[in-house]
Amino acid sequence: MRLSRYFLPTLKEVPKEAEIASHRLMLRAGMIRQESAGIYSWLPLGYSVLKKIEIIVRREQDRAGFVEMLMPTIQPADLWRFSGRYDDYGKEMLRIQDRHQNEMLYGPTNEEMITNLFKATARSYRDVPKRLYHIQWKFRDELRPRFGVMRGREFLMKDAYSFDYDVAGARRSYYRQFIAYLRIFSSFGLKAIPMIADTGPIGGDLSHEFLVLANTGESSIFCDKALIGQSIPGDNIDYEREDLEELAKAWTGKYAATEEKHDPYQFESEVSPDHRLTARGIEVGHIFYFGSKYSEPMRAFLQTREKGQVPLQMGSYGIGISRLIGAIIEVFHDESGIIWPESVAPFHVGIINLKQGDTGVDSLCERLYAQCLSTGIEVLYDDTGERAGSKFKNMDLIGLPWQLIVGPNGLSSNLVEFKHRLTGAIELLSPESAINKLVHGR
Ligand code: 5CA
Repeated sequence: MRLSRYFLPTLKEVPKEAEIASHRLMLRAGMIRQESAGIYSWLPLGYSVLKKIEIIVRREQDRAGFVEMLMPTIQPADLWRFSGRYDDYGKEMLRIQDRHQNEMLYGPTNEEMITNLFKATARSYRDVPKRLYHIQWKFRDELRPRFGVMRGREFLMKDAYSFDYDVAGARRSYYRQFIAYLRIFSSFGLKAIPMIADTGPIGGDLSHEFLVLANTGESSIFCDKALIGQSIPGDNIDYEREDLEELAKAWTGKYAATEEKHDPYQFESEVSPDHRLTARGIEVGHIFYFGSKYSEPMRAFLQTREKGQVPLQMGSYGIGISRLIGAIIEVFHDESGIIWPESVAPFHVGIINLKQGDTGVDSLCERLYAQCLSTGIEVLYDDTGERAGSKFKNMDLIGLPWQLIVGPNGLSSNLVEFKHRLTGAIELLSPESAINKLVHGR
């Protein structure tokens, strides 16, 4: 992509309304624009990160045995009356009327819809287990939308749902997601710690929140420090055969709780003083096992020979896809801007042309740009007429992992600067070896 054709409205001023680094940086780097409180347009740079995150989440959901689908954002109110949650949900729910005076709502979550959808097909134990997910926009009319995409009103969520015959099956589905979540967050370079959590309006009695440590996080957390260094299940994980609940004990066996579930007495008796961690965290995911909370009132039953009709055993599993971007930036930034982990970087390399209009520099930049495109390296080429200083600042701000800096000085000796955004280290390389480094392990 050529910067001259891209849409990257970066800001030089620090936006006053933004209180935390990720919000400031997302606005300054031209990733999002607020349209009204807690509602954002995703500009090309932000949207591209959002899509990268989706790809990783999808890959790991598929691998864990969940199947993708898509449900609508607008739901009929009657579905929620059926489960009994219509009144409970209160002012957070955006209620709408269509032209026929039908009561509708913008979905804050999809338990009702999927239960209703699934029960139409489920008859016997042979129809389960089934595990489904979708990635869809949600709306919650939060009392205090703040911190940009961290607590939005409209936000993108991956929500998954499992249907099982009995409690043992439902627990297996639950721990599939438990392990998948560990893998997903670590793909972004994040250490997300699963913690015993409150179930709030979703309900149920087994639940974990996944929290990323960050001083700006909204949740207080208490845990054993050993959880931070725990190694994550690798690509060879076998979701069908391994005992995932057993595997999860490396996490569930150590103390970790959010404020609502924290028990100071247990914390002090189970965790030695030098291992006690009290910190703040960002909730990036939340998983629930709630048994028959929805299937019972919504009459989603299976016919069995021994017990007659039994309600489906269910769980639901959410990840805040848009919030994740905020969490990643909170963890990966410095005073100059964002530092993207390679897995979600909007482009892998930025080419900076230090003397636009100079025939030699222009033609080398064009050659590098063409080579990136032909070797599949995602590239943003700053071909604008801006001053060098402002090009450097902008490129650091948007945080691409690598920069290729091309100017008249290096040109005479056939050298370009190859800069690593994370460390700031600069190597002088021939254009060929720079491309080579980008293609084969950097
Ligand atoms: N139905 C369940 C699981 S599918 C559910 O809705 N869970 S939740 O309420 O915990 O939301 C799931 C995830 O969405 C949260 O862990 C959080 O990462 C994200 N999330 C929730 N509210 C917001 C919000 N206002 N802004 C951005 N992300 C949010």
